Amino acid sequence: MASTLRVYNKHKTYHRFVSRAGFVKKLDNRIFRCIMCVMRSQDFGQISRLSESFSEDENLEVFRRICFIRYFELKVKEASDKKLIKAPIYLSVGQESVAAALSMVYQQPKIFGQHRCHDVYLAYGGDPVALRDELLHRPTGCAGGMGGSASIHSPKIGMVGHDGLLGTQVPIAVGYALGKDSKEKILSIMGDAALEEDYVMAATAFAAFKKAPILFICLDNNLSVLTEVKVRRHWTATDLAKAFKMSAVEITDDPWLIMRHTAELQQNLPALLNIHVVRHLWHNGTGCDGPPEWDRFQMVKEELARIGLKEKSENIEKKTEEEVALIWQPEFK
Ligand SMILES: Cc1ncc(C[n+]2csc(CCOP(=O)(O)OP(=O)(O)O)c2C)c(N)n1
Repeated sequence: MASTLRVYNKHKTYHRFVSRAGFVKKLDNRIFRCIMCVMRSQDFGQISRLSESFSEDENLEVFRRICFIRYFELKVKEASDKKLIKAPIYLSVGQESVAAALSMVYQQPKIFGQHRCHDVYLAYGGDPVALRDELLHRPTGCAGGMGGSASIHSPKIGMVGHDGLLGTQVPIAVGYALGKDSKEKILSIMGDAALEEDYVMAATAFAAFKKAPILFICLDNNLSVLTEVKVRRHWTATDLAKAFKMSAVEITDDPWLIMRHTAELQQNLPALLNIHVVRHLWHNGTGCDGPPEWDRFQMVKEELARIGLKEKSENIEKKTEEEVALIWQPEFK
């Protein structure tokens, strides 16, 4: 598969097209944009054999986090289908690798997530029992049972719950970063629709101007509920970052790629990472619109097998599935 990578940083902007045969060509902006419209793919920006540059422990740990999120979310789906959860739910099935990879490299940030953020909470060490209880509307939930799926809040892990208005976590994150007592680095996560909000743009520009220590992540599933990016705008996340003179990279959701770019970007904050992800289930709820564009979970398993970690990763998957099942077992009696 051919791949395209777009990079912007202070010193250079480049768009690189790499054909299957390894032919590399620099692209101009207009051509790149046309390719972008059709080249949303599982290989976008991919670096071959990148997993081999990480240790076995890192590879297995990122996989364990992916598994935990996947199996936890499948239990949430089951609980919702069985009407144990009565409020709307926003599931992270399909995009687990992003939160898992970020948490490996971008450690202990203050977190400003969006409405779809069970994955971030779990990857950053949030108590899964407290998340379960939150979704079941119990006072023992991480937000006292008052937040629900879209507003996962946890002072314990420094995660601020979302208020439900698309993208508002971004200006709040910027305000927090610029507060006079703040010394923390910050993670601000939004979707590709949130990125279009005027206050998100203004806040991002201000963060760039003030050099606020924020890593902005855009989880780009190409959809605002059901409307595709190509009918909403003709610019990309990296166009925006470039206008604000902020480092940015656009890639697919390969966990190794995310770890590699995050490690680099965090040296020069603020920065923006636009990551192509796939929504396996509905925007809200548990239905699905058809086969997903790609299944990163499966691809990660195949990559681990390729580098000789098949047996170890299968054991991790089995153990993690059992661990999650135990958490939910009392609810399904
Ligand atoms: C200001 C505002 N406008 C519209 C909505 C309705 N709304 C909720 S989620 C959503 C789409 C979100 O898409 P995206 O940000 O890409 O995240 P995703 O759900 O795809 O992960 C919309 C339009 C809202 N909550 N707030």
